[in-house]
Amino acid sequence: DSRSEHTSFDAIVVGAGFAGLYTLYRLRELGFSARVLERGSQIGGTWYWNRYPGARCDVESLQYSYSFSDEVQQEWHWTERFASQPEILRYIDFVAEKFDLKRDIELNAGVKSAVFDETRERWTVTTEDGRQMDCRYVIFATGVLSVPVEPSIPGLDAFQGKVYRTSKWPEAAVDFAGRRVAVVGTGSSGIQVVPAVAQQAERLFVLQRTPNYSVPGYNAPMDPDFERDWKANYREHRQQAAATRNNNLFRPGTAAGRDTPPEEREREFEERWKTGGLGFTYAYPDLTLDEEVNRHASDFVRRKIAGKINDPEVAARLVPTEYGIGGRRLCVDNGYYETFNRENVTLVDLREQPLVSMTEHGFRTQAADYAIDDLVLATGFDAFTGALVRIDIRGRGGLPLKQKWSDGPANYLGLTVAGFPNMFMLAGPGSPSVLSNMVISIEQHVDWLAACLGYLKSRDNASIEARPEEEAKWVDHLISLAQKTLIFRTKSWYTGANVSGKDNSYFMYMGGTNNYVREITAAADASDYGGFIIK
Ligand code: NA7
Repeated sequence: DSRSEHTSFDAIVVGAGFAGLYTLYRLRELGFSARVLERGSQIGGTWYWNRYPGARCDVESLQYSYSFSDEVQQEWHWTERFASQPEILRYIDFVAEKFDLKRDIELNAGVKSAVFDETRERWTVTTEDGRQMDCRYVIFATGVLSVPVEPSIPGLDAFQGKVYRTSKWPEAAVDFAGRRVAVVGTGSSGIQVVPAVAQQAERLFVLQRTPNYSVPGYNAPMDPDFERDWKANYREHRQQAAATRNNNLFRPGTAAGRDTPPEEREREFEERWKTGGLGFTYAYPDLTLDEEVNRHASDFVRRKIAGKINDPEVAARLVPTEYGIGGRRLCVDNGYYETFNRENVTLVDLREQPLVSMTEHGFRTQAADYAIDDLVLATGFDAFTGALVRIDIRGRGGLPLKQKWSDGPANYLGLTVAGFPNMFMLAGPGSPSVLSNMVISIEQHVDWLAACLGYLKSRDNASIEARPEEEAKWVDHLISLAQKTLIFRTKSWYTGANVSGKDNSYFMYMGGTNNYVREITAAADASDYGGFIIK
């Protein structure tokens, strides 16, 4: 950590995760003076906060890593097919050290506000502890899933036991040995933490409100031959990944599932199930569009899930029925379902026995009282906009971003907002965001940003602002892309449905990362930033 004596910079970056770090690297290349402000006591963003047991990335490690430096690609050794949270954090630290990034990063420096000064066309950024800094360009690298939702669980304050949040796990190791534990939430985080806690705890209750689809991860130690081949052909692999719709090599099927005989589809599903990972839903381009194909894929996974559970009643509760596969975030697990065959694990289905409240020493459902020592909340995030609207960001005329976004996160190219000059968001609303391999998406956003800042620099550090009419067109475009998808018709955090009053359809660009990059590149190069006012 290094507190700066200077308070005036060309650029201030908020957040020191994957996005903030690469931004700093590129800003230095441009010769910009820059400062990164990070609220955590360590760098790493998501991978710093979500350090619960079992936390792991479900994009393969050789792909979920920076591509901008071949040296880093070659030097770093991933020990597993899917990297664990501690290993990703070590990797992030390795990159930061290698490029000497830390000297421009301030830790424990949460940002409270960012206010645009129209006369000077500069931003004033104020930290939680009241320090003020000033910059020409402000860049929010604040994360898509960085603000936990406070779950509505009556009596949470009355509970005398310990409460842990997956998204804010203590630094010191937690020992559940001999303890009775309840986990609330069965999304990606819950599905990862449950098997880990089950191995330690004396008794584990898993409180499930909506069952999700999860495919096996088959995590394993890195195969040396696979790694060698990958490293020998890294460039080609990266190029192939960039040509896909999600910056991820899933061997996407090209033939329509609708035109494929059911027996053949069954074989393909079987094949993909054996491979494991998120590639399952990429078997057919219409798997999440065509009702019959989606039902077939959903039923296939339902049968697989049921087949793993010894007790048929428990199996029936774990099988998702509320929605079709791909409508919500598909989960990847390493032994989640098998956990329910353990003697010490009980599934509490909140659809059968709704949660009434926490009690002093446990929880009460409509059916029974349960005694526990510890509660683990894996209850999700205020995604996409949460981190941005929690900062008091004010653009032209003092307009708060939160107010501008009261009906939805209006944006242009998923990177900028009309009325907020010289402000950029990385992995922001309106970008492909979590529908992709985020590290590569982040690089694409930052590369676009760096080119844009280079252009502005060559024009005497000009100001840039999205044209309102272009922003409106982009929003319409986002909505029309979304309307074609199953995500649009399913309630989940993808549509803001997990936060009251937030329902919306255009948090993400759903046309694929390849098309997204083509569109943002054209908006810069082909039209010479025509969608912006530059002065
Ligand atoms: P998710 O996917 O939003 O999951 C949150 C879970 O918590 C989900 O099962 C919710 O049930 C459940 N939940 C939330 N509030 C409650 C209450 N009050 N009572 C019972 N159950 C509740 O968050 P994750 O952290 O798992 O995953 C988010 C992303 O982070 C993930 O995709 C990765 O990309 C990283 P519901 O489904 O709403 O019925």
